[in-house]
Amino acid sequence: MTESPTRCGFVAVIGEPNAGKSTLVNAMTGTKVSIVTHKVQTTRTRIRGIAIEGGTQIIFVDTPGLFPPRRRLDRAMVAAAWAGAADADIVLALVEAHRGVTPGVEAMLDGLATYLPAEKPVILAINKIDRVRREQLLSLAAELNERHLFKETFMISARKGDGISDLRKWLAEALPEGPWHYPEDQIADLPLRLIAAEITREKLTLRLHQELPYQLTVETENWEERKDGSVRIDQVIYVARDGHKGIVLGKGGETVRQIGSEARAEISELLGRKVHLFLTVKVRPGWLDEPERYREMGLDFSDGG
Ligand SMILES: Nc1nc2c(ncn2[C@@H]2O[C@H](COP(=O)(O)OP(=O)(O)OP(=O)(O)O)[C@@H](O)[C@H]2O)c(=O)[nH]1
Ligand SMILES: [Mg+2]
Repeated sequence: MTESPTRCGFVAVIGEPNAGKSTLVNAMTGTKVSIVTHKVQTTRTRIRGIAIEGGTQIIFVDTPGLFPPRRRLDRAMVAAAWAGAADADIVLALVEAHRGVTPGVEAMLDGLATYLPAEKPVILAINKIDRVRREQLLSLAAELNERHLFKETFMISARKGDGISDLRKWLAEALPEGPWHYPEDQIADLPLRLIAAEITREKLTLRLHQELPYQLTVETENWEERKDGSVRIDQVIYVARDGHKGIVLGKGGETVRQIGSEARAEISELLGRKVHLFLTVKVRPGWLDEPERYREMGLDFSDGG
């Protein structure tokens, strides 16, 4: 440890669905702590990814995207995102370079003023700079800074890694002095059974079309360490309708078998051990209104009410 005092704090990453929040948190921690898909509303709850920069432990809080909520689950997700921002030492607002000031970005700017105390430090990161020309970036940065008093502006590509280390260094200096919250080698704060369920949900989201991924949830029901060093994991995929079950299973169970095999490979890599993954699909028309499902996801049921 160096002689200078240690620093530690929380950085909440907020932004529209698909802005690249989870990609950024993964890039910052150097590991996949949060699932990523090309679809909106992938992240459902707050996920902590931990990075170390010099003497600072930076705890990134990945949040669900900000969007106009319709269902109970949507409302609970958006509430979780703003709660993450309110609790953080620094809020990092992520905007997509090529999309500019969308109505969703406008809503986020309004939210910054409404939901956060005026003294909360908020920084702007314009992401996906690999998709636009430089002139476009500068005018977007200027426009956004006219609308909100950001402490600092960064231009990054979370996917390619551009600007990531400058951003991490800046955050490391800006966080308050204090002891580290987590052991040095910890990279995420999420139970393994939840991470394993998220990995399966990522594979489902990537493979299933349209609304279906939004109508299902995955839970790890059983986790059994075996004598030979392997792990047996049983997960349930809750779907809202009979028809959905058939789609998830696929012809002769082919779809769920593929998904299971992809998820198993990734969970096994994460754990560094052999994994036996068993998936069951259950029809549960009311799961979107069951408090227990929200608890399992780490969401507050009453936020959706
Ligand atoms: N071109 C480009 N694509 C990116 C970049 N960062 C993220 N993406 C892509 O954007 C998509 C969404 O990324 P996510 O990290 O899942 O976005 P998110 O903000 O967490 O989305 P939600 O959890 O749904 O709110 C994925 O296909 C990423 O690969 C980037 O810097 N450049
Ligand atoms: Mg996400």
